[in-house]
Amino acid sequence: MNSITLLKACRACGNPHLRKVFSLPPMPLANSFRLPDEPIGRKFPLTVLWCDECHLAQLRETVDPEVLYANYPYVTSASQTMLRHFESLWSEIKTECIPESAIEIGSNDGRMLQFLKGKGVDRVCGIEPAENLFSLAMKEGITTINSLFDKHAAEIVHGVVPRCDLIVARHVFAHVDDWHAFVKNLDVLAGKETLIAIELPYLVDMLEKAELDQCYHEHLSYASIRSFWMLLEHTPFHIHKVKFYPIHGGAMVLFIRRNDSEWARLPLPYEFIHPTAWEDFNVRAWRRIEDLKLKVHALVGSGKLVAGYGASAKSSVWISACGFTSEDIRFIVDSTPQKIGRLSPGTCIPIVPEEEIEKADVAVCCAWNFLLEIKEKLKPWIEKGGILINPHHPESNVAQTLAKEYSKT
Ligand code: DWN
Repeated sequence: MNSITLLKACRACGNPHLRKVFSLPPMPLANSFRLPDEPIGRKFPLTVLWCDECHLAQLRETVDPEVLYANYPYVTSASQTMLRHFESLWSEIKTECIPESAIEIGSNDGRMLQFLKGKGVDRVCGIEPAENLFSLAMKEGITTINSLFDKHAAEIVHGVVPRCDLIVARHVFAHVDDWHAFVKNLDVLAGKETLIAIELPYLVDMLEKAELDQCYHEHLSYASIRSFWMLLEHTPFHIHKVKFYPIHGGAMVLFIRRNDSEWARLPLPYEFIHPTAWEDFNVRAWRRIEDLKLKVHALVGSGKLVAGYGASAKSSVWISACGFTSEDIRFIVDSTPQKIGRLSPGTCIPIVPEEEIEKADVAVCCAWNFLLEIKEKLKPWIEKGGILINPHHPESNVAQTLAKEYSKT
């Protein structure tokens, strides 16, 4: 079954003239954590294309969503970092409405909807394609439709929550192939004054911080405000306002309203993407990949046991781009039950419980978006000499510590 199609035109504005700005060597699907007795999955090429018209970066290769999401191991983090983010998002929502009903598209295990119920939102409904996550949400009493967000699902949910005050879509829009169908399905769900909050990684953050590990097959698009503004032109919706948050390495939340809403339109933030941004991104990204490869090989060569911290999708990108095997990264610790006992995509690197970190001398933090919280958790290990590497900050003091380590070997 050919589970991959190639993009022919920009997802937002339809421009057929897209140009390649970044690529990684063929890599496994970033969340394809397999059991030891299962065959190693396919690798797929990964090419990032750029639209000069609407400033949307997007993958050329689209993997069938059924392959990606039928059974999905990523669960919304229960971390303090995520809870703080939910609270800031809720404070912003309250400046617009006190919702009595909410729908979440891509509701995962229902954690966000549970949070909203705790805030007094009494009618909630999720839409989640992954069977395993749908079951988790239903067990927690969160009404959920087990489906991709298509027209049929929108019609069903519209029946469950007819007057919907709030629609939330957190880190799902980057996964959407047909942007225009998504907006049409929003049109089924949203009432005249419904507030729509779409949260997704912000392209400017990704470029500024050279976040190469955002590039994997689930992330079909890397959006700018401009690209969304052009998407919504000639639709019943507009961007009402934009807010920025540090979560997941830098995200924007686009608050969207219907064009006939009573709410006044607000000026959008200024956004500038330098013409050489992608050349700079390539230079920094490949320097980080080479730097991490050198660092890990030097540490392993000097007898250190190097592990990974956080079996994130990002970890799969680093491991694939660096060509690491279980000789380099002995294991990856993680708190997610669905990932423990499995192997990192495309490798034989085992995912083990967090307490196994005690066996490691060094850990590459592939959940750097939770770095402060993880550093706090690892304080005793670090005080005993454990070294935590953030692959995005080679110049960090951890690197200087390592430099001292090298000088000893
Ligand atoms: O867009 C997406 C983002 C929002 O989430 C999805 N495509 C997939 C996913 O990306 P990710 O897997 O890179 O997400 P996280 O949340 O950065 O992954 C963190 C990993 O680290 C999880 O597997 C949980 C783990 N973890 C841990 O073991 N101990 C996390 C924390 C905070 C910890 O203390």
